[in-house]
Amino acid sequence: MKREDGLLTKKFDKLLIVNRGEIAVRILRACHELGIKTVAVYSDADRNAPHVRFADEAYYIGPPPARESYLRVDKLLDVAKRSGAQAVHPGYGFLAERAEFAQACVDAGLVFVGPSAQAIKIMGDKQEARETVKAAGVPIVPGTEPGLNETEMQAAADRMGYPVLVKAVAGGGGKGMRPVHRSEDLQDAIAAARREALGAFGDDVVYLEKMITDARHIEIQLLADAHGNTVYLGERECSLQRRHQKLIEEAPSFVVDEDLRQRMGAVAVAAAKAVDYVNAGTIEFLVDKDKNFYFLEMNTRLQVEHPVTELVTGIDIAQEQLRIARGRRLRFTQKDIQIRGWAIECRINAEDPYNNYLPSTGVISTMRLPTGPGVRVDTGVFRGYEITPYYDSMISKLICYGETRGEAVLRMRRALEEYRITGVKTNIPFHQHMMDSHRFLTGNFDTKFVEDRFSMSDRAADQDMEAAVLATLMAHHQSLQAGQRIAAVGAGSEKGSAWKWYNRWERLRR
Ligand code: MV4
Repeated sequence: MKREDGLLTKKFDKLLIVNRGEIAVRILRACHELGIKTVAVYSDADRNAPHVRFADEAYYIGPPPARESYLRVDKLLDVAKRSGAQAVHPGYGFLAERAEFAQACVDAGLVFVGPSAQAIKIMGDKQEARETVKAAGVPIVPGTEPGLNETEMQAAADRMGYPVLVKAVAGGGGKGMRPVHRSEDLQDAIAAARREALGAFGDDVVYLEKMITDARHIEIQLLADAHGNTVYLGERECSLQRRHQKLIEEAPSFVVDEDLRQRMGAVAVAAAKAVDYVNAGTIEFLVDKDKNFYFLEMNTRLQVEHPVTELVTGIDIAQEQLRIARGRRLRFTQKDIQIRGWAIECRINAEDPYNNYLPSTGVISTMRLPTGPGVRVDTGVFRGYEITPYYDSMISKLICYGETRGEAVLRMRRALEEYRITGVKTNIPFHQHMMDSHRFLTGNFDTKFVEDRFSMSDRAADQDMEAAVLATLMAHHQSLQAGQRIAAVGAGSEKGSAWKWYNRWERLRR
């Protein structure tokens, strides 16, 4: 798969962003910094959205439903032509991982800011992705081939041992996925997974994987230029999810030490090279209790949670994407990349955490954003903007940085306290509750934590708070020992700094 098509990278000075919300704003900012002219698109629901105001030019593309606007390839390519944009950034969601769209851009003479259509296609097919990365030496979860019949699958599962997961080949986001704990339940689960997959993807082919229990979801961020250089920017811990929607991400991960980071990084680079990957991408892994890791899938796009990696590496991933698409070489090698400090991101969604996370719509009547040391807010809304049901409920990302995990948590608590939004309900109380949770503070969680063991209604008793403070102090101490920590410890010993901390915490609680 050599990159024969010279159009995959070329110098451009005008970019079309075919997205909306905070990610469109994020990309616009990178363009402004690099002196690239910008073109935005908007639906009726987004006439005065921030991404429209930030762009040099903006074009109307249709009614609010995405399939009539942000997903209309014909209209978007027409805007590219009319505006004279020479490149297209897809952001995340919408068309970002549609191979046909990437190809259509290239066919129209536009640079697609992302990987080749071929790489998107391979990584978008679970089975093809598994086979491709496995051949490159990447560990995958043990499982069957696709296309076995019911009897063959029964024999394979009985041999493999339970629990197993029935997965749809065309699946994604947990759709067409069924856990099976006992041999006698397998056939029903296969039938259910087939029905669901046929409905959702028009394809009922399933296969089996050994189920990895008590696993964490940890992903490796990659950057690859068009000259064969690929580097990893460390990991992100993404285990705090609900219904396959991430809620909190952090970098680095509590459970990844330098040795594991290097091994996961090397494997992630190998996976990307197996498809001649170019631009920013992410390899998702499941990491079990014994720190075995297994490839899950590759995200062939810029991700929502990229800022935590930017804060701990100092690398502007959105800018690098544009440089790579312009044909430049990476300006750093693996040994130049250092993880420093700790970053946590809370996704602020317009939804009601006290009412089963029901999406909330309406006009934002007040909005006061947190600022100050170590605080970054990426948002696509402002006071007076109307949250409609047409797009996803994430309205902003609150990202906090500290020298240690403990300091990042304290800043997050402070920033969540400063944050005011009225007019719509938000999940800010969920995040505040999580920042008080003993299990979060001690880093003792997995992908099941939010759904199975976290409740908005159990109020932390004072004693629990005491325990939580101590838990955090311990975590702080552990991170010092793990060498995550850098120079200045403030005035004095580690012990001294821990007590300084405890006092700050006590004051916060009053
Ligand atoms: C798994 C798994 C355990 N064992 N595969 C969920 C969505 C899809 N991307 C893969 N998923 C999982 N695959 C095996 N063999 C557990 C999950 C899973 C999960 C993975 C990452 C983050 C959150 C999750 C929540 C539930 C299940």
